[in-house]
Amino acid sequence: MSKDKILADLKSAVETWNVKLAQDSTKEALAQKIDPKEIIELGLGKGMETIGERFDRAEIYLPQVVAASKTMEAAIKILEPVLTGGSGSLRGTVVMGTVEGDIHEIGKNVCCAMLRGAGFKVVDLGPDASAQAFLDAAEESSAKVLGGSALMTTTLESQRELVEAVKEAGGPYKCIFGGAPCSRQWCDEIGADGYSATGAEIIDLVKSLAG
Ligand code: B12
Repeated sequence: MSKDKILADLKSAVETWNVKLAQDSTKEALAQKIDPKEIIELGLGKGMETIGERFDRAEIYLPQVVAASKTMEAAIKILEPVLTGGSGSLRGTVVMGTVEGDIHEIGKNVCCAMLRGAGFKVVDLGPDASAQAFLDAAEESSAKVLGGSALMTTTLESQRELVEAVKEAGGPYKCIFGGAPCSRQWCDEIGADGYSATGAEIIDLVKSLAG
């Protein structure tokens, strides 16, 4: 099967919340040695983009979005062992979480998998993580970088709170942020240390800060 056809199937699997097609196509992509980054960014992620657009246009509703995200998660589960086959904690530790008040975690999970694949140890706080939870985990794991994901305009404020909590605690930590409504401009405004638009770019960003 051609690479384009596999990527198209991955996209369509998420768009039609077809878990079996997502799993089969992910396995096929791995068998064909397609880079897991491409599987996520050019296949599954493209399907999730369509889902977001259709949700925006009220063509589909929350249950379909949930079904699509479950489909994407099922495929990422298959990719995780491949992505995390790297060199463990050689490069240092990153604490990742979705910020307080926000339960979206697919993008954050993609970032965690990418970082693990690049050899970082990742402490994943899951969704709805408070600034205090980030600080506690950072202290416990001697992490240098804290990564907070926000998918809603309302929860961007929690990113600012995390920057402020880190400053107040006087810790040696660097804060990086991402998520659809987040931007470089926003990160500059709140005094964050870094921004990346995708899970692929997060690796170089963290390398530059944790190195
Ligand atoms: C899937 C989804 C859900 C799923 C989430 C499932 C899950 N387990 O995560 C469910 C159905 C649960 C959900 C719920 C809700 N959702 Co929703 N959801 C989405 C949707 C369609 C896609 C998000 C997604 O997963 N994208 C795919 C991933 C791969 O992309 P990503 O998250 O952007 O991540 C990439 C980059 O941003 C970056 N990145 C991400 N995090 C980080 C972190 C760091 C540190 C870095 C460097 C980079 C980085 O790398 C990632 C990989 O490349 C978006 C629409 C959209 N266009 O974004 C709406 C959307 C985010 N949801 C929205 C809303 C309103 C809600 C609800 C409030 C709905 C409701 N009425 O209940 C609730 C949230 C409740 C809460 N308290 O959080 C709105 C937010 C509006 C706004 N601007 O504030 C959106 C934009 C839809 C819309 N247009 O209305 N949602």
